[in-house]
Formats: sequence, structure tokens, C-alpha cells
Amino acid sequence: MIEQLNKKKKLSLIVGWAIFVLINLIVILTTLMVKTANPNSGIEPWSGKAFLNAFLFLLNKVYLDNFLKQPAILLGLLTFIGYLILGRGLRQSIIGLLKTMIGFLLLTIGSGTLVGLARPVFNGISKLGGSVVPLDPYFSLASGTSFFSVAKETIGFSSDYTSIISYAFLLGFFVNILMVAAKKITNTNSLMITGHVMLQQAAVVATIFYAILFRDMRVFDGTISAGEQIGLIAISGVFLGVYWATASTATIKGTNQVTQNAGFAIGHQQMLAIAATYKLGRFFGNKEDSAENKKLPNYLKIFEDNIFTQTVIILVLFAILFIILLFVDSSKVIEKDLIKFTTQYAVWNTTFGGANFVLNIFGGSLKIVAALLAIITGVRMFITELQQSFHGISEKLIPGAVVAVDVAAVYGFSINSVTFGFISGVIGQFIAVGLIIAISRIPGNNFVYITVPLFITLFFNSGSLGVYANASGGWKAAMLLPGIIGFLEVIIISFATKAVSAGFDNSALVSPVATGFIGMADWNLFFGALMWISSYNYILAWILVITSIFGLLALGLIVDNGSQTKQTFLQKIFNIKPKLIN
Ligand code: ASC
Repeated sequence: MIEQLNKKKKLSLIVGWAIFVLINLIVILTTLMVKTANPNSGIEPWSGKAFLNAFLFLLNKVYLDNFLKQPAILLGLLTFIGYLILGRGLRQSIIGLLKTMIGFLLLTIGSGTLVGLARPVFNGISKLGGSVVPLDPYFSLASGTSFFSVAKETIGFSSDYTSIISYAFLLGFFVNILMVAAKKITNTNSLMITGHVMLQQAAVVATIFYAILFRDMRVFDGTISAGEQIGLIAISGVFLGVYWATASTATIKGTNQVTQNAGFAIGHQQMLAIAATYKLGRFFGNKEDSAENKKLPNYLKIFEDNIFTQTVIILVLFAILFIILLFVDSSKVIEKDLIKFTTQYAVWNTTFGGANFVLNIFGGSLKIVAALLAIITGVRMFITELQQSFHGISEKLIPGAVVAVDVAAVYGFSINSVTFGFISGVIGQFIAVGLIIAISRIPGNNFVYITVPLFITLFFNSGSLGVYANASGGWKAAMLLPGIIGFLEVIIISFATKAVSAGFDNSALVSPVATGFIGMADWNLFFGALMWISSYNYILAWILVITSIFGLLALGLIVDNGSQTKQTFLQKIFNIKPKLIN
């Protein structure tokens, strides 16, 4: 019986491959005939060159353009295959495929709208001599994605490189799996599964690495050669995978403290900062004096509503930007009729078509929130599918690994300290924004962009730092540390985003951070410092990136991963004693 089944399986496998090879052959032969039938092609029919041509056509046009360079199709098929491997059946697999593809398309709809509305405003401001960069992971994802696709719009080049981001993401995940599989050597046992965060980080790393490692942007001509694409994907994927494995492992100890040993890790945007905050908390207060024992006033609770707080922040931001633009030269912004925006800002006329520009500033801002929600919904939709498919597969490959989940998972354990961290972060970061605005007014400023943290940065970055500060240093630490760290974050990233963009001054391309940067602690502080220094010299950039990878590997060997049976050699050298289990 079993033998019969196996035979059947083998047979269908062989038939499947035969059909696949046949289809490829048909494409090659058809191309051969069509191409060589064209008398102008200058190619001898049935010659070696004709065959090579037909093969390249198959590779470039059929596989690359129609499949491997289309993130929606690529990711959709990954879900599909993953589900089939997990034995979910054809129906579930098809549903997963569709949800992944449609979710991805929803992301592109949202980011198109977001970038469309935001870009003219930020452009207008940057012409006044002081660019504003919003700090938000979804603005950043939209900005990075459009960086890799914009080449074709501005430079008339016909390629679209956005799939580099998907490949970096997939390779990073694979490296993370390898690191965990080799945990005897690496001491890392945590697997990132927060796909939306991983995708945002892949977009940042791939675009910024391209800017600092691969090109002098002044001579950017709109093409990224095949070799460069492969190199970029490789270095970005390795960096991401090593960061995901080691930094998430570094969160295990603090998270166990916060959750009374729930046994998971954090896979988010401030993992190194969480580990650092947890270490530093005790210098700022006493953990017995916890924020959780304090009573918070009710009016602070409204800020926990995502849509409310996002709307307030976006509305205030764009109102201020428009007021500045109008104040400087209203004729560039508003038509003589004092109703419509000029052509440069024409997309802002469309939300409430025909209405007055003031109403449309309001409408456009709400539309930006709507676009953000479309991005979030789309990303969640396709990532949920990919995650299940990934998780299922990794479970089969490495049973027992700890999963690194969204930082929101700890919020329920320590909600007051989230609010403390949020308030502290708002204060610290906006003091820094004020300082940066002052610096940007220095005549001849070419060293800072004005970076402005938006909701996610304030709530999930500073809020989560509050949780870990509280776990080791009580409410005083939760009230102080997120603000101090937030202050440093804004200062560093304001210099770093400017430095990395300088190379684009005379290029047809806009900087990858032109309409947003991811803006959370690890990326503002550590990656920010890396990108700031690296912007000046690409050899230095290579040295720093490779040093960072080794630095992260060393960190993995230093931290307590929560399930060690013996000390690592680095822990011996530094005399660090992890809690050993038997
Ligand atoms: C992020 C991001 C989100 C939030 C979410 C918090 O960085 O992209 O959507 O934080 O993960 O739960």
C-alpha cells in the first residue's frame, strides 16, 4: 500500500518536472523562431548566438521580469509552497497565496498614496534649506521601496529593483535560522518572526547599504548591475540575519523578568536598546518601586488609541509644514483664486475635490492616516500568511527555538510603564527636535535634517524602553531612561540622515530617507552612527559594516540566552555568569 503511494508520488513528480522542462523548451523554441524570423535582428537562425539569445530571454523576461522580480508573486508563491509542505491542502494554500499577494498590493497602494502626498511637501520644505524627515517605520518602508523603483521614473531607466528588499529579507531569515541551528557555536537561540518589522528593516538596510557601500551617488546612472544586486542582497541579508539572531537573543533575559518567565524573546526595532535599558535601569532607581503600583490619570489613556494619536501627530506636522510653506511664499503653494493648491501640490486638491485648500490640508492629512492604515493592514495581511508558513517550516527544521515576537506582547505585563516611557520619550525627543531646528538655522547648515518622531516611534519605541527600564529600575528609570535615549536618538539620526543624503545632491535620485526613516532606537543610535560615519567614505563603510557583523556575533556570545548549559568562551573571558540549566 505504502509502496504504491510512493510510486504514485514519484510518478507525479516526474510528470511535473517533465511538463516544466517542456514549457521551457517551448518558450526557447518560440523565441528562436520569432527572433530569427525578424530580418533586422542580424542573428543567424539556429546559430549558437540565437540559442544564447533565446536562453537569456527565458531567464530575463520570463523568470526575472515575470516572477523573481515581482515581490507579490514571489512572496505569494513562498506562502503557497510553505503551506503545501506543511500539509495544509490545496484550498488553504491558494487562499494563503491570494492573501499574500493582495496584502502586498495593498501595501503598494498605501505607500503610493503616502509618498505621493508627503513628497511634494517635504520637497517644498527642503528647498527652503531645511529638510524634514519623519521617523516612522511605515514612512520608511514606503521611502525605501520608492527609492528602488524611482530609478525608472526619474532617469527613464526601465528596471525596478524593489525585489532586492524581498531577497534581503528572505536571506536574512535564512541566516537567522542557520544561526539558531548552530546555537552550540553562536549561542543564539531566538528566531525573529515579526515579518512586518523584518521587511521594514530589510528596506532600510538594503537602501542605506546601497548608498554607503556600492556607489558614489554623484555618478548614479539608474542601473544596478547584476553583480551589485547579488552583492547588495548578500551583505544586507547577512547583516540582517546576524542582527535578528543576536539582538533578539539579547532580549530574552529582560523579557523573562518582565513576563515572569513566559519564555519568548522580542523581535522588534529596539532590541539592543531594550537589552541596554534593562542593564542600565538599576542605576536610575529601584525596581521594587515599580510604575505598576502607581495610578495614572484617565486622560492619558486616550493616547493608547492608535488612530487618534496618529491623526493628531500627522495633522499637527503637516499643518506646521504648510504654514511654513505659505508663510515663505504663498504664491508657490496656492493659486491666485486662494482656493486650490498649485500644480506642484496638486494631489492635495483631490481628497475633498473642489473644496478650499484649508479643508484639503485637513483631508490630505486624514488621507495620510488612511494610507498608513492601508499599509499596516496590507503588511499584516501578507505577513501573517508568510509567518505561518515560515514558522511551520522552521519548526520542522529546528524544534524548540525561542520565537522573537512583537514588543506589544510585553505591554500587557506592564502597561503603566509603557505610558511612563511614552511621556518621557515625547519630552526627550521633542527637546531634541527643538535643538535640531535651532542647529538647522545656523547659516550655511548642511549637517542636519530635522527629524520628527511620529506615533509608532513614540509609543512603541519609548514605551517599550519604559517597560524594561521599569523592570530593573522602577518608575524613576521608566520616567528618565526613555527620554534620555530618545533625546540621543533624534540628535544622532538628524546628522546621520543628512550625511547619507549628501551624496544625492547632484543626482537624479532622491535620497532613500527623503520621505522617512525607520526611527526606532537600534536604528537611530547604532545603525544611525554606522550610517553617519560611513557616509564619508565607502571603504570605511565596508570596514564598519563588517566590524558590526562581528561585533553582533560577539554580543551573541556574551549575553545569557536563557537556556545555556555552559559558559561560552567570551563569557569566561569577561567573567560573565549566565544562569545555567541542567
Ligand atoms: C513597529 C511597526 C508596527 C508597530 C507594531 C507594534 O515598528 O512597524 O506596526 O511597531 O509592531 O505592535
